[in-house]
Formats: sequence, C-alpha cells, structure tokens
Amino acid sequence: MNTPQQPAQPLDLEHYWMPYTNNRAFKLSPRMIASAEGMYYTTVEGKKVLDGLATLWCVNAGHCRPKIVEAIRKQAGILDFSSSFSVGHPLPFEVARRIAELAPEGMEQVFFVNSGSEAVDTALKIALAYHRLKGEGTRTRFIGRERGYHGVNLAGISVGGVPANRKAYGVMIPGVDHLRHTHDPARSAFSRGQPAEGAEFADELENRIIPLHDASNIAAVIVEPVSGAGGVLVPPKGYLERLRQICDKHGILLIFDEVITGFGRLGRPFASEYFGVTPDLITFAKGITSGTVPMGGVIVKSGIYDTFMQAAGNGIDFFHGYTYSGHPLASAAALGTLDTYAEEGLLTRAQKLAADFENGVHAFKGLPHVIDCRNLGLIGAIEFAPRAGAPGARAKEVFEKCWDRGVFVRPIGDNIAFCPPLIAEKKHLDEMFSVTADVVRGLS
Ligand code: PXG
Repeated sequence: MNTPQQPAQPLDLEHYWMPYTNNRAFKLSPRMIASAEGMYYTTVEGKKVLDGLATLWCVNAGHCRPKIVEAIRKQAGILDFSSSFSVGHPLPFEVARRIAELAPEGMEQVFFVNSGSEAVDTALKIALAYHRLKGEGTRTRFIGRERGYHGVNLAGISVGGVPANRKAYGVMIPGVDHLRHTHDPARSAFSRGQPAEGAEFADELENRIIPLHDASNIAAVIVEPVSGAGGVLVPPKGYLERLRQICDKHGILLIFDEVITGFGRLGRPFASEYFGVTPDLITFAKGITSGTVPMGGVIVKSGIYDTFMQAAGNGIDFFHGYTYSGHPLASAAALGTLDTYAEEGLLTRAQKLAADFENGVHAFKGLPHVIDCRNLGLIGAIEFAPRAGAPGARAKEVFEKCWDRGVFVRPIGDNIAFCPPLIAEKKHLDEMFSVTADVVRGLS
C-alpha cells in the first residue's frame, strides 16, 4: 500500500497553471488524486477510481509496479544524473539495445528524448538532415494528417491536425501540408477493428500532394498508425500499406508516431509489427517507462543512422540532443518497465483481452446518442451526436459522471476514449464499460 504525502497546510491552488485544463473550473472543484496502485487511483477523499485511460495513454504496466519503483529508487542513490553529451553511462545503451530487440527488423538505433513532443521534433529534424546528407536538400516539406496529434511543440502542432491545438499559434512552421483524416462514418461507423473501406484515402498523397509540391521537395510523411488524441481513429485495411508503397516510390521517409501505440497497445511491441508495415522512423514515449519518469525517443532504420555516421568525418554527427537525453532515472525506469513487460507478457497481452474489449466497446451501439464505436487492440472510443449548440458537452458530462462513480475515461470532442493499462482483467473492463454505459443511458 502506498502512503501518499500530505501537504503541511491546506493546498494553495493559485500558483500552478495546469496544462490542458480549465484552471478556473478545476480550482473551484478539484479532482485530486493522492496515490495509485495497479488499476486504481485513490483520491484525496479516499475514493477508488479505475484508470480507464492508462492515465494519459501511458501507464501500460499499471500503477506503482514494484520492479519499476525499485529500479527508480535504487538508481537515484547510485547515479542521479550524468549526461550523454560526449560522456556516457551504461543505462541508456542497455535500454536502446532492449528497444532495438523489440523494434521491427532493421530498426536498430535509438535516440533518446524526454517526451513525445520532443520525439516528434527530433524525428522531423533527422528527416531533414538525412536528406541533406544524401544530397537531396530540397526535401524540406512535411506531410501530416488532419486530426493527427504529434505533441505540442511548434513542429508537432504544424504537422498535427487537431484544430484547437493550432488555432492560437499563427503560421507555425512553414512547408507543411496535410492528408485528409480517415474517419468515414458514412461507410465505416461501428466497424469492429479496422474499417474495410478507405484504403484509397492514402492515394491523396500520390494524386494531390505529390503533384502539388513535387516529391523532390517532400522530406517525410508523419502519421499515427492509430490516431489517439484526435479521437481514436483506426486505419482502414490496406491504408498504411498504401502509404508505405507511395513513400517508397517517391523517396519520402515515413514516420510512425507510436507514442500511444508503442509498447503493447495493439498486442505487439509496436503497431508497425501489428500492421506489418515498417516505417523509416518510429517515435515513442509514454509506455517506455509506463509513465513513471519522462522519456521518449526515435527509433531509426540502420541505413539512416549509417548515413549520419559516414557523413560526419571526425565531428559530431547530429547537432541535436537534450540535457536529459538518456537520463539515468528515466533509463532505470525503462529497464524496470521492460522487465515487467517481459515477465508478465504485457506486450502481447492485449491480444488476449481484445475480443472482450471489442465486445465491451460495441455494446454501446444502440445507447442514447451513440453514433459510432471504434476499437483495435486495447484502444477504443465511442462517439456521441453533438448536443445542439454544445459540441463536446455529452462526452464532458460522461467523463464527469463516470469520475463521480469511480471510473476515469477521457472526453475528446464528442468521443469518450478507453485505453486501460495492459494488466487489466476482464472484471476491470466490465467495471469500466458498465459504469460508462449506465451514465450514457442517462444522457439527454
Ligand atoms: N504523439 C502522440 C501520438 C501522442 O499521443 C505526443 C506525441 C506528445 O507526447 P508528450 O509526451 O509530449 O505529451 C502524444 C501525447 C489527449 C492527450 O488529449 C494525448 C497526449 C498527451 C496529452 C493529452 O488525449 N498524447
């Protein structure tokens, strides 16, 4: 049992500007978590709340798992910090080796950062520098996708396609175009798993975007294999394969942003393996440490790494890196997490739960206002018809009422997303879905 730290005096909420939060509403009526264990949080009032979103799509091993906690504790007393700039320490080398073992064949090198947003900007910079080293320095454009979420840094929101994340920030980085999203409720609502229709959405790359910009100006295409924060959009069958073929044909790098799908979400270590499509770069974060200590990274095809090494002569090969790249505590947390995943078979466990999860998601069909149910592996969403004049209100109400009844799920626009830790058992799925369904039945 974890004993939460109690503040010395009543909390002053005034000074912390919370991210992605309605600060005024929160501070009037805070939802405050004191501790967590396994599948559950405990609030400061002592209420248990089932974590139906692996917190923010990251706590894949569940909360406060002993091996991970112990690895972090121990490392803090051995080597608190040492950088990776020209001097090193052993841990990130070992983490990189373990990740390369899990990654698709031919993707052997890992560059570490501290978040998904940094991973995305790093991958885009690798793409630019790579083409320049190959003598194709005109390849400077990036192609993202509508409803894509690639973090919050300026390059990430530029290739991203969530309007609210872009609206306040002007032109962002130039030279970006977007594929259309793959959400197609007219043909594909209530698809179980991958929609059968829609592979041809990928053809827009070849039919519109490449003719418009010319392939010689395009560095990379970046997509989430399954988009998460954009509302859980599952790729149509054949879509990712088509993107891969078109990129190959035109010398364009393909980046899979696996910040959510990495580390077991679809029942394989990476979604790339699940779909049988190998990108040139994979971004990851979240699940690498099961959310415990910030860490992210980019896995690259060996040919890309080799290009940098060959071109560098005696100098630095990549003018990029963060003070905390390969941080000892994050690396220790990653090793504890990877051990936990291996010992408990968590990176393939979603396969066992996927059928129950799919049935649970699709049991919402027919409930009030539900216009779509989507799922793959252990990620899913239900979508409501927007309330007249108040888009997003239904999902927000479901989130709040579920929280009050001890289940944490995430509202995204008019969607409710489900993404439980990979240690979930059927009883947890039942609890998550039955509480949510009860709340949905009462929706006006
Ligand atoms: N790429 C993807 C695919 C993500 O889901 C990031 C990059 C950025 O990661 P960092 O570590 O910089 O946050 C993410 C993060 C939501 C939500 O609204 C989703 C994320 C983060 C916070 C909220 O569901 N995904």
